[in-house]
Amino acid sequence: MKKTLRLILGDQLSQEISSLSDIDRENDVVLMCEVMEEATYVKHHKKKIAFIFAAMRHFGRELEKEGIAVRYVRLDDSGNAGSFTGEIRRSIEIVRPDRIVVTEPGEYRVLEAMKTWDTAFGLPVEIRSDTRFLCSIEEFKDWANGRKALRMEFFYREMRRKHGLLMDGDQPEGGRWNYDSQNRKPHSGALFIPKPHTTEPDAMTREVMELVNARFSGHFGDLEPFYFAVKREQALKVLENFIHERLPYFGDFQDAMLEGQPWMYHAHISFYLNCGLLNPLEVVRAAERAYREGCVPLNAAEGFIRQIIGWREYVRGIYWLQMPGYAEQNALNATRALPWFYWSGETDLNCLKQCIGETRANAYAHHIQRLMVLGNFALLAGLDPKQVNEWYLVVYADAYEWVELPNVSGMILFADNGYLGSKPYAAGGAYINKMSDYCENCAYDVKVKTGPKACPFNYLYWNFMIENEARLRKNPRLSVAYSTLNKMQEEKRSSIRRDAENFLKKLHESAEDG
Ligand code: FAD
Ligand code: DLZ
Ligand code: SF4
Repeated sequence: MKKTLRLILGDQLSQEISSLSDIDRENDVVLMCEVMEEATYVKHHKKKIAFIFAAMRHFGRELEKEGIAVRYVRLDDSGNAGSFTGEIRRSIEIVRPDRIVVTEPGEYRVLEAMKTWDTAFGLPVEIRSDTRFLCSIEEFKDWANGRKALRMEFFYREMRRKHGLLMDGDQPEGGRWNYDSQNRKPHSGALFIPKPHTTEPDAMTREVMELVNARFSGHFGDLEPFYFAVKREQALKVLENFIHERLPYFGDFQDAMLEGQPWMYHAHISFYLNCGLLNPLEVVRAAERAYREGCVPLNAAEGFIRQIIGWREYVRGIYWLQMPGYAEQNALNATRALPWFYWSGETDLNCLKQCIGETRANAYAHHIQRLMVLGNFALLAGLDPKQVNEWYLVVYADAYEWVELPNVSGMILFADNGYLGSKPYAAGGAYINKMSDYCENCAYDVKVKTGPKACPFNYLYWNFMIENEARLRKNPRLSVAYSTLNKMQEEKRSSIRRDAENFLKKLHESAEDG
């Protein structure tokens, strides 16, 4: 009988994962390993490491209960080799397999390592497609092939058709593909926001938390309180809670931000989707069911489904289509160092302070905080894409390079010169003021455009437009901004330039101090 060693990574915690599809329970061994290289190639948030290790340990036990032989290597086990490659080597000596099977990883650097294993170990290594995604890497390449410009909206429609989601025959449900025009209402302080569903850590999770405290105390972020689901049945409860309590309002308040309300009407399931505890198709089917049963309006169901079968799949397709070059792009030649306050949260720009504080506490910020506050600032201030990417990869519990990099380099920084999105998401303070209550408690005045009290987003926005004029002025989606700039009086232009220069100089000094 042939014996197979099947490697399961920390973001592959699904019984349906392709590497397990033909497992021979009599002979095969599953390898799972906690390794220093994965925990430290960037210094992940403490909650992220605890979440992944705890979910891995629970999943390993679940497989054992199913009668599967699991070789589970804990971080502190003696002899831990510290890397996937090292642990495969050790396992081959102990398990003596005839071949290795693995599902393709979520990061290019890991795929590159896997490709060396057959030669290094003299064994066949089968790298299987990750069938948890709705669109395979090959299928995305075929879709992209020959198109002049890629646009998420068209890809999304194909996914709707292919999977029969929110369809009425061959037409979109309700007659339209996209209901965004009914979404994105501004915040209201009077909103009733349900408390998020939380999970109490059990003994196994507590043990992991002690390990993280002992070994990763220098990493960013608060470990406690720890409330993430770490088992599939717990993640399913989070999903159910979202569908009933939040999804009906998801579309309406998708872009709203309120001080002290980190969770709003979002789903908080990206951690579970990305590590395998939830499956994207089951999530969108649950949302569609709630719509068909009359519990959720169409604009909310459509908006939510679009994020998962549209954006999530689209950014993954772009990642694998464009790597490794994508990580090197810097179309706007942005070189400024990441200011220290991205780590400390010590800044008097209240919107940034709130979003960074919540990121530190929760290893989570919702989309519009990541995009229009933290990301918008990084774009306007010309922060170095490498440093910004590293920050996003460290701080969010749902961050793996396949999803983090296109969002950061493509969506927020325009480092890919508009390959992913058609225009930079640059905005001044007025947008943040419209969608949040952050400006009420800020040292700056959002209505003031220049001078010491002026909201820095205001002059940084115009400064960004001026500095990148040669590259951006022909972009049709920026024509209104550039015609305003054209009409701007020279005196105002120079105050903008002066304020921005002073602000950015101080920012640079703060990065050096940190
Ligand atoms: P909801 O707002 O409730 O949305 C539902 C689901 O849609 C999410 O769980 C997620 O799976 C999917 N989704 C929504 N938008 C996107 C998107 N742009 N790309 C991919 N999936 C999306 N998401 C990650 O999973 N990991 C990341 O590392 C990550 N980094 C980001 C960095 C930046 C700069 C930006 C702008 C966005 C990033 N996102 C990332 C996308 C998005 O912000 C998160 O998926 C979302 O905030 C997760 O919270 P939620 O589950 O409450 O999402
Ligand atoms: C993120 C992460 C961390 C912190 N630690 C581990 C680990 O010790 N073992 C493991 O199998 N996976 C871990 N992961 C997730 C991996 O980094 C992820 O599987 C790769 O980046 C490929 O997507
Ligand atoms: Fe942010 Fe400007 Fe509002 Fe202050 S005034 S919270 S810096 S947008």
